[in-house]
Amino acid sequence: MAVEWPALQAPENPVSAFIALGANLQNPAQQLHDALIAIQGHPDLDLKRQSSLYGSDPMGPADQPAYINAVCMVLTCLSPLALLDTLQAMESAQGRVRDGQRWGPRTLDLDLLLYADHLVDHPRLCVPHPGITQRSFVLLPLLEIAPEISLPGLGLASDYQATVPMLGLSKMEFGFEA
Ligand code: ROI
Repeated sequence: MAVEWPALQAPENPVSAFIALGANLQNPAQQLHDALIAIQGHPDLDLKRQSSLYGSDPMGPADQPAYINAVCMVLTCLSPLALLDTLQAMESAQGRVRDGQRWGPRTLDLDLLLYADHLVDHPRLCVPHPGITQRSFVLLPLLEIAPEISLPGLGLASDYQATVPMLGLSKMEFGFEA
């Protein structure tokens, strides 16, 4: 059974957290590369897995550049909200400006998808991230690094693969070296 986890409570032992990365401005592949370096170098995050890069058409307004997406897994002892603050600080450090435009282009988006097998329900944070089952650019990279994963309250992630809109998703062959 999935249990609700207080958003401000730090776990005693490291938990796994899955993070979605997305960018469509200012060399998106480089933005994702830099974000993964920042995650790797952060003292409270232990980067364990990272997916390939994926190209995708924009979900939302079509008059914006194509996106590059990926998913990674870390181990952490940060609380969900402390982790969210950490990810938002990384977005800001890479020039993200929150101008209030919904679904507009961005230099870097880091979304907390999953926090162990817990549910988090807080005004700033909902886990599992509601986009997991609806966004191919999140679901497929997640399944690449965690094919058997269960989504708390939603069942197996792989069960959503057949119905998720593909949005022109394509796995990129050249990873982070390109
Ligand atoms: N569309 C794609 N393809 N990838 C994203 O990461 C992404 N992020 C967003 C919106 C604007 C919803 N569209 C996206 O925030």
